[in-house]
Amino acid sequence: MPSAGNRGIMRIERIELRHVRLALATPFVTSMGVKQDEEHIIVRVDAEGVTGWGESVAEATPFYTYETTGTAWHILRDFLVPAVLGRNLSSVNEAIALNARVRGHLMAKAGLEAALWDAFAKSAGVSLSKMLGGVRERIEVGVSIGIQPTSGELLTRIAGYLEEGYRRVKIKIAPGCDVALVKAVRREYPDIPLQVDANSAYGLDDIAVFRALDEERLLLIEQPLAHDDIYEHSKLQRQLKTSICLDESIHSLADARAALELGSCRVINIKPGRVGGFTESKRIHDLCASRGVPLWHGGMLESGIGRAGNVALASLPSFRLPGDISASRRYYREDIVSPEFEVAPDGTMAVPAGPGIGVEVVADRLERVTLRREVFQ
Ligand code: OSB
Ligand code: MG
Repeated sequence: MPSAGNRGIMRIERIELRHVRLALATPFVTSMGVKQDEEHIIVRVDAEGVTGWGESVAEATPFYTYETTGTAWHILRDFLVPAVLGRNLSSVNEAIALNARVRGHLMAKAGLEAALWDAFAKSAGVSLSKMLGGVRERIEVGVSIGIQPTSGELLTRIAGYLEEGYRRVKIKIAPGCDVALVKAVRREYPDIPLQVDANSAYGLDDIAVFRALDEERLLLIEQPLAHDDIYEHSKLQRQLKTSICLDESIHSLADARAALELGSCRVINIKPGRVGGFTESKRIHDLCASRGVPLWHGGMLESGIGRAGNVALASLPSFRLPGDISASRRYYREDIVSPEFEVAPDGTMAVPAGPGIGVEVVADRLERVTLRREVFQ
C-alpha cells in the first residue's frame, strides 16, 4: 500500500554508488573485534530533478553479519541497480517488488530503498519522517559504548556522555569483560538506564554470567546467544527476569513474530539495514505496536546520511526506548552532512523537518571519504 506522498511517477535517471571509509573518532571495541574506521556504501538516486540519498550499512568485515561492502557493491551493481534504472516508478514498493527475487542481501537492498524513499519524499515535498508515519519532532537518544581497557576508563566515558545529556547507556560485553564491568557501573550509577550488548558472544552454558547480570537491574540484555538463533534464546529468556532484546537474529517481520511467539525476547531492536529497509522496519514496528512490545532503534555507526534515515524512522510512535542514535561527533570528527546531528542537554535529538532526509550532503567531504565510485545511467 503506497503511503501518502508516495505518489507521482519517478523516472530513475541515474544512480551513483560510493564506497566510503570514515575514520572513527575513537576505536570501537566489541566481542566482534576492534574497529578504527567504518566502511559503508552511499547510494545516490537522481530522478525528476530530485536527488535521493541512502546508506548501505554493510561493513568491511563479515563479523556482524555475512554481508560486506564488497558483497553489497556486487549485489547493488549487478542486480538491484539494473532492475530499477530507467524505470518509471510510482512508489518505493514498486522498486521493492522489482528486486523481491533477490534473496537475502538485506543491507544492500536497504541502501537503495533508503535513497528511493528520500527521492519520493523530496518529490512530494515532505520530510522522510512524515512520509514514514513519524509523529515526533524530537527523539530520545542513548549511547553505545565499546569495551574499554579498564572499568575506570569506562566510568570516565559514561560520565562524559551523561554530561552531554544521553538518556541511557549501553555497554558492550564479551566473555571476561562482563559482570565486573556492569557491577562497577552500578556502584557509581545505581539508577541510570543501563543495558548490555553481547553481539552473540555467549552460549547457554554461560548461564552463571546471565544469572549475575540478572541482578543488576538492566533494561535489557541484547543478543547474548548465536547470531542466527531464535530457539535457544527462548530457553534463556525463560530463566531470566531481565528482558532479552534480539538484534542480529531479526531480519524480517516473520523473524520478529517467531521470536515473540516463542518467547525468545521481550524487546526488539530495529535497524533498517538489517531488515532490508524502512518498509520492513515499519511492518515490525506495527507488529510491536499491536502487541505492546517495547521497541527501539539500533545503529550501525552510520554517517549523517544513514543517521538521518534512522532519526526519521525512530520518530514513529512505538519507538519508545531511547535509540542507539548519537551525535555525529560521537562517531566522526567530521560528518558528511550539514547540519550535523547533535544531542540537546535533555538527551533528545531533533527530527529534521525539511523535505526528505532534511540534511544536505556536503559534496567535498563526501568526495574526501570516497574509496571508489561508479555511475549508472
Ligand atoms: O550490535 O548494535 C550493535 C555497531 C556496529 C555493529 C553492531 C552494533 C553496533 C553498535 C553501535 O552497537 C550503535 C551506534 O551506531 O551507535
Ligand atoms: Mg547489537
